[in-house]
Amino acid sequence: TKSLKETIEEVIPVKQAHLKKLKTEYSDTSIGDVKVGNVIGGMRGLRAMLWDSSVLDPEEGIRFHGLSIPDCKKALPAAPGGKEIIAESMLWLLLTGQVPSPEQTRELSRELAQKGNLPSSIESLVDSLPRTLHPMTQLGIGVAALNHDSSFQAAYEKGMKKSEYWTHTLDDSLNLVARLPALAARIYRNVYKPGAALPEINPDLDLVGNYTNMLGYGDNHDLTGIPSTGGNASAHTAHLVGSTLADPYLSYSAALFALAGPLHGLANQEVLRWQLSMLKEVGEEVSHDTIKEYLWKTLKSGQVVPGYGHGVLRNPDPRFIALQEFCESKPELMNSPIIQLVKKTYEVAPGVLKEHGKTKNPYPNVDAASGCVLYHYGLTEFKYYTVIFGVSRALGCITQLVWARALGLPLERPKSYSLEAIEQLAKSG
Ligand code: NMX
Ligand code: MLT
Repeated sequence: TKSLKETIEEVIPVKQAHLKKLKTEYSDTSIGDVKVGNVIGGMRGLRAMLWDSSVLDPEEGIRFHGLSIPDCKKALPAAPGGKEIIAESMLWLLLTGQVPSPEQTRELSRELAQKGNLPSSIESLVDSLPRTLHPMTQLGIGVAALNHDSSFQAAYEKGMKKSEYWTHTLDDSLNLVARLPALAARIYRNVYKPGAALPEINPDLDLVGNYTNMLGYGDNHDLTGIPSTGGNASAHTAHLVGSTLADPYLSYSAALFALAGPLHGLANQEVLRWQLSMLKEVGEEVSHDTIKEYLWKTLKSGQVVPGYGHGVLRNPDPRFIALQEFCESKPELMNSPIIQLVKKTYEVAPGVLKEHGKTKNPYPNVDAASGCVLYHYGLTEFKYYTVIFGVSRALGCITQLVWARALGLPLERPKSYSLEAIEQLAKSG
């Protein structure tokens, strides 16, 4: 059976030829207009980014190399003893466009476990951070500092050829993914369980199994996430920073700081805070009308309803639906008051948001449910939730970094204009 690197090596010439064809045949062909609304509207709708591993359709949601989330669940090897997709098989699919065999997936798990220990200098750095520093800030600092051992940076200093960029990017990226569980678990231990013993990486466990085990939840694949697509703020940040040839550690650290914003990944922490205060105020036996009132109170106070709305999607996020189905498959989850409240909120919130009339998408995104599942499993420290999101999101971001270097993509540099210049441009048509 072929290794991950051998598989990527085979796919690269095909993709390079495709890019060359696009360059020579279509470089001057327009694939959309740039409207003033795009420029002043956060670049929404602009077709301006090459991201090969996944595409987000406004109605249908995300597809990874053509596979929807339900397709992935059918096609990709599952975690040992469970039904959930094993992270390594998703990583393989994202990097190669191919579905790995169970043996290839296991081999990748072994490789990641082998590479998973943190250098002692990083352990000391993370241990020196104040417990009160937000866990996401700690994660970003730790990931950036891992570039101490960057293979890309060392090779660049020695003068590597452009054709070798991708191999070093792959080495760094796999090291980063491998070390994220130990780093994120150490932050959890330091902030919430100081002094507690931290389990060693177990070479027989897969990436998520090791992460949940180090967090103190045993080998539990119910606490996993689903990676993302290209244009969102964190993935875009990784792509932009990577285009300067900053190594994968620096690029992903920057992405984590984008994920730490409340309109983005921090929303899963905010959802839980919001749902818990709703639960406190309205109690468990709550009617739809009472939830409606609570939603209006949030909106009238000028706040957004966390976990609802999306920059691209115009339907319920399939990742939210997948989490709902997951909850429905577990009776103990369906008995949880917080999960019941998430479900009831979903029955009411789209109607209220439509009536409110501002958001283009009144439906839930992935964050509307992810934190509540973690809460039910006893992981109640909600400032930590975005860290879990950040660990799973790495799969999507580092994949594109490898491909950007394999395809030789250039430095990103959009043209900016002042208000006056935009008006002039608009007037002159
Ligand atoms: N509650 C109240 N108002 C909203 C909401 C919401 N959930 N979503 C959008 N709006 C408002 C938005 O603030 C904007 O108002 P204004 O014109 O006063 O600036 C208006 O509706 C139009 O926004 P949209 O074009 O629908 O949304 P946009 O693409 O700008 O933003 C989000 C997308 C996700 C940032 C936005 O829907 C939001 O703030 N949602 C709540 C936070 C959240 O759940 N974020 C997590 C996203 C998922 N993730 O992991 O990144
Ligand atoms: C994400 O996964 O990052 C969110 O769904 C936001 C987005 O895609 O814009």
